[in-house]
Amino acid sequence: MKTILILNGPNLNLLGTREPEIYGSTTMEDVIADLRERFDGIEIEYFQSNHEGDLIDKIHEVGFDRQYIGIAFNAGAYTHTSLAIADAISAVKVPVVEVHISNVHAREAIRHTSLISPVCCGVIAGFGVDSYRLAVEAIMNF
Ligand code: CA2
Repeated sequence: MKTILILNGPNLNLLGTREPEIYGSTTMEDVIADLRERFDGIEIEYFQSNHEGDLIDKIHEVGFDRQYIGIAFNAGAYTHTSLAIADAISAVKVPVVEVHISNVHAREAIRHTSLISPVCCGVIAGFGVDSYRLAVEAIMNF
């Protein structure tokens, strides 16, 4: 079955349990369950890591596999710092959509810069956890 990978970076394992005023109170388990229910013709795979190298390994692992039609990637704070992750995205064939829960452009200046935007096919930010659904819709319409 065709597969979309939902890939989350550092601290996103805390979603729904801390800082609800910024990130809401829905957990990632809820988000994935909702996506699997909505999109039942497609496999929704989920991977989260707090480690830059593990995220890069996962991008390499799925990035040349024709079973995957896209990656919805919330790189967390690595968005603003990681040239290594940008290089990994740029090296693979599978399209990557950059995802953010918050509107990074309405926050601190350091969050206005993304090192991965230039190598992603699009960016979805500011719609709360619904940003993940919007990214999946975008991937399915490629
Ligand atoms: O808005 C987003 O999705 C971010 O990617 C989230 C990152 C932040 O560094 C980016 O600038 C924007 C932070 C993820 C931290 O996630 C938490 C979730 C709940 C509680 C604490 C942290």
